[in-house]
Amino acid sequence: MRERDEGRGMSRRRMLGIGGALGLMAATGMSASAALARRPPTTGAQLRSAVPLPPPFQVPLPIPAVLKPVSTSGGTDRYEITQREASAEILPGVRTPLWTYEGAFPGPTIESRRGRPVTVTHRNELPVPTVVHLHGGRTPAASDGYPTDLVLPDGWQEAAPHTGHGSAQGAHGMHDPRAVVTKLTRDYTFPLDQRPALLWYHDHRMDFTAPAIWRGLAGLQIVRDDAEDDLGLPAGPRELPLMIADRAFAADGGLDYPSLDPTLRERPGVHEPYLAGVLGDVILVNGAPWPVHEVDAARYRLRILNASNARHYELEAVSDEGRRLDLVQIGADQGLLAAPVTHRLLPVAPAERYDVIIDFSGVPVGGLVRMVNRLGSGRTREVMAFRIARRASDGSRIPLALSTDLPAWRRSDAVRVREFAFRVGQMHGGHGWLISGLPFDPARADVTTHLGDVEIWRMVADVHHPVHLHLVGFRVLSRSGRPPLPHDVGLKDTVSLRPGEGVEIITRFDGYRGRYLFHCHNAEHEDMAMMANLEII
Ligand SMILES: [Cu+2]
Repeated sequence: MRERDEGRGMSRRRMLGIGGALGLMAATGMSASAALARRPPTTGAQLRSAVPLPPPFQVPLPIPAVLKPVSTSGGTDRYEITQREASAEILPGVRTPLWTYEGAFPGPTIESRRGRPVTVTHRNELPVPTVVHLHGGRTPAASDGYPTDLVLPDGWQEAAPHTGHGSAQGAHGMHDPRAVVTKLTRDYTFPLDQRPALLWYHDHRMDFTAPAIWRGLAGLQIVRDDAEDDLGLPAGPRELPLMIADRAFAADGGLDYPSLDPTLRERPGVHEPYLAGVLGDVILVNGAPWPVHEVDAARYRLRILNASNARHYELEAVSDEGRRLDLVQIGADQGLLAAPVTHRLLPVAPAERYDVIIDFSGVPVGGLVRMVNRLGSGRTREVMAFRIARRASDGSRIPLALSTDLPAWRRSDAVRVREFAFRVGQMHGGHGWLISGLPFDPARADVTTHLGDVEIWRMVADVHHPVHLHLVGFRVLSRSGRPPLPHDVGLKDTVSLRPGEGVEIITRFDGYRGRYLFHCHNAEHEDMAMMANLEII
């Protein structure tokens, strides 16, 4: 670990950067209840774009293309994705270089069916190693995208040993004998034996996940089944995937990001003011700035993903008459709820997904419904808008019973209770983002559990930490001793720990044995060591 920390170079100045971001909570030992009372709207620092930004609601909402399989024979859908550099016109009149899946940001959407295996051959033509993780996937460990299971680009030269940046070792000489490194390509196999849900695939490379996602390495995968198709929910053009992500733009039109090493080859990390998280001043939906979408005066199914590195949202839909439209939640990270839950305000933490129905039928033709982020300010308060274009018939419905297969684990089912603290802390002489006082180490067994065991996890946080478990879905049992919030309903794989809060979750570790992860999905925290191993034996 020492090499890692020296490479990370956590200096006194950077430590103060974290302290500032925390409002000096860690330094002053502020109590959890005091932190909760003074809860900041978000955790991180915002970049300012150096190019003129377009007015909102001018750019049409793009819908990511659905990827065509190269083969569907033998009961498996096979896909090929090339990871490569490309440029796109994100801001009107501005070319922005990106790192992409198949030349597009977001990457192409993979449409899949429950229980029908998908194999994706990823080919890495980017200048650095990559790793693909299917977030929310119930995936065998070999295809889960462990951060050291690198796909090396052609001609990747391992740096000289004294710098400690061996490719198979992750950064900082962190030797991982269990890493499975491949050259140029890798086949990822997803059995998709899981509830229908909106999943997303993104880069998960050791120490460099945050800048890789920021540059464009994120795409959607949707799992469906017949039962869900039969519910009569809004479908076809009335089902909209919405990948929300903030970015900032440099003077040359490129994405701005405060990397210590902009080549992303050797030194990980970000400059001091951004240690708590990188926020952009441009809100993109499906890769377009503050887009607008023409809709019928009818119900729509919005499949919302917060793909931002660190930004939290509290979404509300407001008509130009000032009326707030209901957001009727039908699904969570891991698929359909048992019954719909109506929200006026919907908090969405990084990596969370919310499946909601919105009904535009009461809005006059020509009217505008804005999706607003109550946690934003100025330009970041706007997200996107819907323009009601026409009256239309609507045969869709929202059944009162959506699903009957949600796990109903009881506290008494749990064979053990574990406790974790997600906090800033000492990391061998500097400060990092730690889980129970420890920085990530691939070689350390943090959690070892048996396949089939039910466990309760109690997690506490200093600032915002959206915690994600690989492989399994879980249910939220409580928040700081109180019942869960209305949007904690259903089966989740990411839960938002808010400043000073303690959250209890319950899950059953089933599916596959092997080495998995849990981590904070503030991508900057993740890159600064807030990950741990989850070994299922
Ligand atoms: Cu975090």
